[in-house]
Amino acid sequence: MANYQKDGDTIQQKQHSLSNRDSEKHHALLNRASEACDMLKKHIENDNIIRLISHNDADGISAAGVIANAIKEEGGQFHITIVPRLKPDVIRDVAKEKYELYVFSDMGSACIKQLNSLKSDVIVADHHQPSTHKPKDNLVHVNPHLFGVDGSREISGAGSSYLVVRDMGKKHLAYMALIGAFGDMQCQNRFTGVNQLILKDGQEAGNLEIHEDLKIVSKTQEPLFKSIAYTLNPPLPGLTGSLENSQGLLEKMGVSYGINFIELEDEEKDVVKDELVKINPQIFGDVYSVPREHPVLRNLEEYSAILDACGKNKEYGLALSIILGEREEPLDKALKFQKSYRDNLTKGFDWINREGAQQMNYIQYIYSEDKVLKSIIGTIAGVGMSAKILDDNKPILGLSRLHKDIKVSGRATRPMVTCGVNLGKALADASVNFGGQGGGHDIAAGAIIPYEAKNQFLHLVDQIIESQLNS
Ligand SMILES: [Mn+2]
Repeated sequence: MANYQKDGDTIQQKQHSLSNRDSEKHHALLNRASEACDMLKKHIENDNIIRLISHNDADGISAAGVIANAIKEEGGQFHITIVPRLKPDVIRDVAKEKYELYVFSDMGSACIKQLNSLKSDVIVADHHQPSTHKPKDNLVHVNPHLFGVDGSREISGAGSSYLVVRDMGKKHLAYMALIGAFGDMQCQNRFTGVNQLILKDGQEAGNLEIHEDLKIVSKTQEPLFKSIAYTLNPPLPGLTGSLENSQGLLEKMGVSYGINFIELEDEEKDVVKDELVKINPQIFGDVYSVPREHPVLRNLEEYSAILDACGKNKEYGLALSIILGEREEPLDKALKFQKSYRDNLTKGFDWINREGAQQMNYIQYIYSEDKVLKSIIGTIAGVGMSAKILDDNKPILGLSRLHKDIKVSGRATRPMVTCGVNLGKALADASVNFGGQGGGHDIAAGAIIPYEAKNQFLHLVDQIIESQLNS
């Protein structure tokens, strides 16, 4: 009994010191962000136009958005460019411009060496694996990994960017950081770590709310069977990606499948909820919303999906105008892009349902040269696995051909990462061998490789994953 008590005490103490250590890490990250904030404020006060360069996904667009909104509120000006990757020529072009402050968001941490060549002030607000290069004196590098905080789960690029403006009294912009976190799939049931801190900021500011609800998408816009089939997170195995199955299930239940969820009678809503919870209990849970927003943007996860759809269509200006507060026309346009994006996804899910994935020993892959499938192959691969359309025991690579190159999007699962898989490292190491480049997070990563190297590359990744699992 005494021993048991003692053990209990030790465990409690351990947890206590762990959370203390976490708060020390957070504190160090916040301090670094404050340095960046001072730099940003100085340039806004000097009436300098701030040059923002950000990534083209929902996180990158939210990252640019949170900083741009803060600058706008302070009466400053900015110039934004959204790019798919921070390639050397992007940095070279930017270096020729005459801005006093450059802010790289959701990208830049891997390129500190190159960014050191910029003569102006630089802020990098990122959450990807950082390079080990020491930044020059006028570069402030805000990245959770530098302080032992997990950037793949605990904070997004938009989160790092939010921390940069936080000290300017911008807690009402915290929700934009979470839009980015949703884009990078950092909310698995709930937010953790720094995202939790950001969430508290938003609640404190009063514009961000959490309530429990059924987490199917577009409840006010789409007929119920589509809402269900279009729901990717959490996945509904058997229903996600399949209009036919969703319609079939609702018919069997005797629920009107052709009307919007919100138009159902309360009893019908409960029947649907109970049935979906049986398939995936996570389908009912916390929903994060900004009640004052336009109905289709109110739910942060759906807001993120709309930005993502714009990004996937290379409609970066449109996505930015939405995050900067424009509604009506831009929003209608964005919803049209989302519709066609969802149609494409449905085609993609039909494809993997039919064909499955190519199996290797330690990885699996899907490959397409089809124009439509190419743009969505990463999502198809990832959701295909989580919705159990594909085997979820091996990491998956989605490969698509771009002229002479192949674009690779890799996805793993949390259990795989726990067993040692680090896709970011695997893709970086493998692509370098063929003159390509790659990297990212342990759980999701990407690469570009020459087309001729396709088979050798796949074999090398297969071997690297094998050795990661065995070390
Ligand atoms: Mn990101």
